[in-house]
Amino acid sequence: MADESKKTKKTVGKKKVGKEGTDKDKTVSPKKTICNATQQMIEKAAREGISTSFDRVESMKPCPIGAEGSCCKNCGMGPCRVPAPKKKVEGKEDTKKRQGICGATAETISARNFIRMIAGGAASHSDHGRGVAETFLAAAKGEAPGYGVKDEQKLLQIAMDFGIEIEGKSTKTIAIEVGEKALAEFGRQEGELCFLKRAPLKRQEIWRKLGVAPRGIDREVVEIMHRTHMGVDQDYENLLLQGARAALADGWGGSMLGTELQDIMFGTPVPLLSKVNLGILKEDEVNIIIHGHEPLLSEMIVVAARDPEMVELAKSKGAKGINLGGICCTANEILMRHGVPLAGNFLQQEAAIITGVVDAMVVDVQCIMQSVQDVANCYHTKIITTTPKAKIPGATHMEFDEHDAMTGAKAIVKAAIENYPRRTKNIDIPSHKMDLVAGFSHETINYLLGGMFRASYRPLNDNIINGRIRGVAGVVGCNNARVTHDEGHVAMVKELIKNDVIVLQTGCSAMACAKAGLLLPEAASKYAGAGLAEVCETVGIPPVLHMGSCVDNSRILVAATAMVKDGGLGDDISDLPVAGAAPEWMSEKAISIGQYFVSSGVFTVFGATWPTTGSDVLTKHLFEEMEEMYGGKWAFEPDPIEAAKLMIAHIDSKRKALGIDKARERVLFDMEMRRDLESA
Ligand code: BF8
Ligand code: SF4
Repeated sequence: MADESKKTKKTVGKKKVGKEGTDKDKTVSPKKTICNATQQMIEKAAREGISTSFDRVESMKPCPIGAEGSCCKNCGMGPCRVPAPKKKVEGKEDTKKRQGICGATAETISARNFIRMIAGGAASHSDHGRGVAETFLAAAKGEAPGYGVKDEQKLLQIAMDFGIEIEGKSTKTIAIEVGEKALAEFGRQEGELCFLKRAPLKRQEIWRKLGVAPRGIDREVVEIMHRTHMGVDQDYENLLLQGARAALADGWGGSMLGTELQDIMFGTPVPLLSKVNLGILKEDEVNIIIHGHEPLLSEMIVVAARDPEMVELAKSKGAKGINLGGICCTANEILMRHGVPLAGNFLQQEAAIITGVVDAMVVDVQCIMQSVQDVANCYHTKIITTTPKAKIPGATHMEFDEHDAMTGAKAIVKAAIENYPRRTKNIDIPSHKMDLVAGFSHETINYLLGGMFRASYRPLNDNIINGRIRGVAGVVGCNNARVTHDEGHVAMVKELIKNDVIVLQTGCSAMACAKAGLLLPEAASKYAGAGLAEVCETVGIPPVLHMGSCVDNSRILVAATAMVKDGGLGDDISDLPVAGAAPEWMSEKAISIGQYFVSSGVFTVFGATWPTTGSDVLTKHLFEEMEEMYGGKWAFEPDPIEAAKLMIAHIDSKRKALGIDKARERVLFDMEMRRDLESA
């Protein structure tokens, strides 16, 4: 790897090198990425003078007051800055009262900022879910040709969860009723969201007792914006309760609806083999990158790209065919259901264009850097925006209408094909790519572990109880340009599986680990502890299970609930030996996800940065007091190995509370004995 420190100065995470007193002023940047394909493109960009997020992070120092959550700009008297007190001022404790002009304290300001992040995240997931519900209803009514019901069993299941009478009704009628009921959850004004009843009873009681059971999805987001307006809620604990309510409306509402309705329309994922990394791009084919989050369009592009008429058109332009690849969560959606390869995760979006072979990058919503257009300007790549909610200056806007989906999808594919002959000679496709197995929905895990005739979580629970599997971890979330790309995900997940913790993954985190070869069955013997490896080899699954996109974190909630219901591991999610993490988070959606995991009883540790360090009072509430309320709490640990250790310690404490800690010691003892016998 080239020494990037010669080109740029890193502003965060500088490391001193050399012996003390010799060259201690010399600093090197930590690596930008552990992904060789991305590194190759960073170097190509540097040669060609193209700016990427990896460069901009060097010069864009984070505002220290904003980074710690101590800046309020919620009214025109501000922005007011209330930075954390310096330890000592002229030898004395800094006791100066920290207040905004209106009197808002540091904890109030920090809590408002924190829950506004939740509002942003919950709104994003849920507006995606609403779009799915609208299309679902239109399809059920026969107004959106191209979409239909692929998983009838799930349709019936959801109808029953909604309390819809299904006896004697046609699939069409049931689908219409499910669509109407789902859509109504967004604008619901009172009562409770339907899916809350899927949670363990004890969990539901906790939510009701604390007053955080969400009434309606939109309502909870709007109430955050109201309460954080100047001069409304000034009590950090009360503000965080509303944060929890909106986050739960995301996890058990908008996101869960999005996942379930997508499964009904496009099929519930089953395990399949695919590939990941920029090496999936092809020099002699039309490359279309689908980037963003909503599968409504990408599902249709998958169909359009396979249309013989489109393939012929591509051939007439000199290409051998049409190659699709995904970036960000759209990638995960079409990987899970169609095996379409992953081009890369969040921090690879610019790198993909730098290869010079992306003929069109089709984007919808969320996590799309505005700079993709700047990078595309240096090549022939066409950036195509597709939704009225997200436009980019300079990009081509081809609005997608779900009511006439195939026409729109074909027009987009055609635009990509027509752009193929405009490629320049400036091409360099990294060779790096890796196989992976994906498609682990809650239903598949149930089936794989329990078998076709007794699908259940029993074998998982039994293996946790007998100690072969120590516990379960959800490792999810983004890349963050402020930390080495992919490093946190891979290091954390390796540490967890080494210690017999099975890992469930979604989002960009799953892609990072896929690139490192962890999403393959053979990763079990290579990286997992003896107990976990034995279980994985018996069942034939990888030790790291890819469960989908970020809205699919709701699958993890459903899986955790199924574990509780199967028995033997307590009567609430907070009793389970499980933990969650987002080692490289950056998005507001990650904060919403983290909060709905915490409020569902899960210990959740974040890396990279923590947005409330300016208020010790608020941070203590999140990191300690929330445990008494929810049985789950937040933690911050930027070192991924240390963070994994915190998760393992938490898992062990839950095993102890369940009285199953001794069983694991026996298993380890047995394995030791077996090894001794084998080597004797
Ligand atoms: O919803 S993990 S960077 S792509 S926010 Fe974005 Fe984060 Fe990736 Fe998916 Ni999720
Ligand atoms: Fe300052 Fe209060 Fe206005 Fe915030 S709401 S900017 S703290 S005056």
